[in-house]
Amino acid sequence: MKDNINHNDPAKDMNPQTGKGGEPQYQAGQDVPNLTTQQGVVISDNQNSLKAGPRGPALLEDFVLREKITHFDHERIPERIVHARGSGAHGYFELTESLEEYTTAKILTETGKQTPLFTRFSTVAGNKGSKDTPRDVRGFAVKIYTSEGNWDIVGNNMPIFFIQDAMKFPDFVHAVKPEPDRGFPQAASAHDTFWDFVSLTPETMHNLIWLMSDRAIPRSLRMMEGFGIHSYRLINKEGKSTFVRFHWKPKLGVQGLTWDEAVKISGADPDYNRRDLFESIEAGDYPEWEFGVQLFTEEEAEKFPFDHLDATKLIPEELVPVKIIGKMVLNRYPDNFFAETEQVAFCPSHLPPGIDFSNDPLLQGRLFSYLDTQLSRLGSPNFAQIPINAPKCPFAHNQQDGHMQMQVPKGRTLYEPQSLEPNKPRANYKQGFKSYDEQLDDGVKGRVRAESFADHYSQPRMFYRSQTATEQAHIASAFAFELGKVDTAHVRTRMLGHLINIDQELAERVAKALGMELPEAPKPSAPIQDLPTSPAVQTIGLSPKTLKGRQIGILIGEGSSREQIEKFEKAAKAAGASVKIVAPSKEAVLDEGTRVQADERIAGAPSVLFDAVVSIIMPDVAKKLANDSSALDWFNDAFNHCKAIAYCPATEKHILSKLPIEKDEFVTPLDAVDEFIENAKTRLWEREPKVRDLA
Ligand code: HDE
Repeated sequence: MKDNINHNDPAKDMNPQTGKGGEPQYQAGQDVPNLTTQQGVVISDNQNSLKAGPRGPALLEDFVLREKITHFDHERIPERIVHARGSGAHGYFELTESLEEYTTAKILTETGKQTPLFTRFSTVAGNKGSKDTPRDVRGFAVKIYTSEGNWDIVGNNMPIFFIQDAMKFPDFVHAVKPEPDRGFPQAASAHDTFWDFVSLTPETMHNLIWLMSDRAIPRSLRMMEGFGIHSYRLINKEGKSTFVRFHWKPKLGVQGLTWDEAVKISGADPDYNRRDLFESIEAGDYPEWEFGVQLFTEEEAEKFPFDHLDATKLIPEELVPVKIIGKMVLNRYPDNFFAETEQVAFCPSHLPPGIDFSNDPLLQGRLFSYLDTQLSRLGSPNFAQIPINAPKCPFAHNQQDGHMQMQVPKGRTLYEPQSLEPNKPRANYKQGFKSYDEQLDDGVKGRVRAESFADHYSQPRMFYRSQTATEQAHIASAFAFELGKVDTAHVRTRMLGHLINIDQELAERVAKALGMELPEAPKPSAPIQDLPTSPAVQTIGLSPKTLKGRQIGILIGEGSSREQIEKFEKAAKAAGASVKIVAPSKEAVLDEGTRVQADERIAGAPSVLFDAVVSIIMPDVAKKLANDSSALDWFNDAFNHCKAIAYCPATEKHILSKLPIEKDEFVTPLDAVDEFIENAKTRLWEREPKVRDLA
C-alpha cells in the first residue's frame, strides 16, 4: 500500500479542521504563534507521532508525544470533597458607607474605592460534573484582594448551617454523599443515609427546613442571597469589638425554581446556572449584590433568645436590621476555568486586620480545615502563589522551597530575627493583625456543648411559619418527596417526630402525603419558643416583579410573522429580559422571505429553560407540532410551572386545545403584549394547586 504522506511538510497533510486532505485553514507564521513544547522547542507536526515507518511501531524517543501525553495524564487534581461543582467570576467590591466606628479594616472604611475580587458559587454534595440544579445548599465564597491582604468570606446561600460543632462535619458529609457501598445517589439528599443521620441529629432541623424550601433550587446564581453565617468580630482603633454577620443581597431579588422544573432542567441543561452566569456577564448585564452587616454588641447578644455563637441560628433581620454598606459587581468571566475557578483556594482564616473570629465552634474547626484541604487538593504549600490566590498587595515572608515554588527568593537570609540583611521583612506591631484581647472564662477543659445551643426547633418553626402558603406547600412537598425516597421505615417515622416539634400542621401534611401515622414527638432538649415570624426568610415573598435577569422563549417556525416576533422581542428586552428564539429546525424562513437562525431547536430547549413563553407559528407548523411531544410538553410544562404564555390562533387551535390547559389570566392571546410582559415578571402561583397535588 502506498502512503501519500509528505514527511517534510505536515501542513500539507490532513487538515485538522476538516478532517480532509488539503491546505489547513491556519498556518503558523506571522499571525499565529508557533506551537512549542513546554521547553519552548517549536513543534513541526502536531498530528502524527514519531514512528519507525508509516505503519511501524511508535518510538520512545518521541519527546513531543511523551510530554503531551504525560501532561494530559496529570491534568486532573482531586476535586473538592464538598462544593466540587462551582462557577466563578471576577468583579469588584465597593464600600458606600464607612464602618470606621467599628473597625480599622481599610476594606470597610475606605469608601468609593473598587477592590478586585473573585467569587465562586457551588453546590455542596455533587461531584464536579454533576448538575447545577439539585436540591442542595449553594456555596457563596468571595475572595476580596484587599490592600491589607486577602479577605475570604466563605459563606453559603442560607444563613445557618446543619451542625454546631466541627466534630460532626465528616459524619454529616459522609451521610449526604453517595452511599459508600452502592455509589449513588449523586448530588442528592433524598436517600436513607442522609435522613438517618439528620433524624438522629436534631441540631440539623433548621438547615433542613431551609433545604426543603425553594432557596435550595435557585433560579439563578444572581438571584441568591449570600451569608457569612458565623458571627465575626470587628475591631476598632481603641481595640473595642463589635459582633458582625455578613450578608450579600442580590439586586435581582431572590427566586427559586419549582422542584419539577429543577428535575427537568437537570436533563435539559445541567449547566443551567453556570450558563446563566456566563451569558449575563457576556451580555454586560453584570450580576450585583448589596453588601450588608448585622452589627451587635456582646450585651445585645446576651438578650437574644438564642446563642449567636451557634451556627444553626440566624439573627432575624427584624431583630438586628441589615445595614447596607457596599456592593459587589461581577463583571468578568474567568479566562480559564481550571486556572481560576478550580484552583481558587478559599480559607475562612484569611482576614485583614480589624476583623476577627468569634468562638463559634464550627468556625473554629473551619479555620483548621481549609488550609489542610488546599494542601491535598492543590498539592503544595505554595498554592498561594497561583495567580488567582495570590494577594494583590505587597507581601514578603520567609517561607521557602516546597513543590512548585514559583518564586526565586534573593539574598542570604530566610529567617528572622537576623542582622545580615537590614531590608528583609519584619513584623509590624502597629499595622499587623492582632487578635481581639478577649477575656476568657476559666472554664473546665472538656468535650462539651454549651447548654445555650440546646434549642433545635424554635427557629425552624419560625422559618416555616414565616412562609407564604405556596412556600409552605413547597416545603411540605419537598419533605414528602425526600422521605418518599427513604426505604427504612423507622428513619421516616423518626423524622416525622421532629416535624411535629417544628409545626404540627407541617407534620400532618407530610405524614398524609407519605400515607403514614404520626409518631410521638421526641422530647426537645430545650423549651420550644414561638418566635415572631420573619418575612426576610421567604423566597417567593422576596421575588420582585421584574423581567430583569429573566429569559423569554419565543417559538417560531416557517412563515412566522417577523413583525410579531420583533414586537415581543422588543418589549421583553425593554423590560430587561433576554430572549431566545426556539423553532422546530435550526433555521426558518419568515413571512417576508428572510431566513433566520433560531437560538435553539424545540427538541433541545424545553420551556423549563424560560421564565415565560410566546408562540408565533403558522397553522402548518402548529399542525405538525401537535404530534410532537417536545412541543406539547413545551406548553404543558410552562402552564404547570405557573408561567405566562402568549399564544397565536394556530397554537390555540392545534396545540392548546389538545392539552389540559385551562385559560386563566396568564394565558393570553398574541395581541395582549403588555399584559404578557406584566405577567412574565412573576408566576401565577394560584394555578399551582390546580395542576399539582402538593402536600
Ligand atoms: Fe466548608 N469546606 N466546611 N463550609 N465550604 C470546604 O474547602 C468545612 C462550612 C464552604 O468555592 C472545603 O476548599 C468544615 C460552613 C464553601 O472553593 C473544606 C466545616 C460553610 C466552600 C471545607 C465546613 C461552608 C467550602 C472543601 C465544618 C458556610 C467552597 C474544599 C467545620 C459558612 C469554597 C475547600 C470554594 C469548602 C470544610 C462548614 C462553606 C473541606 C470542616 C458552615 C462555600 O475545607
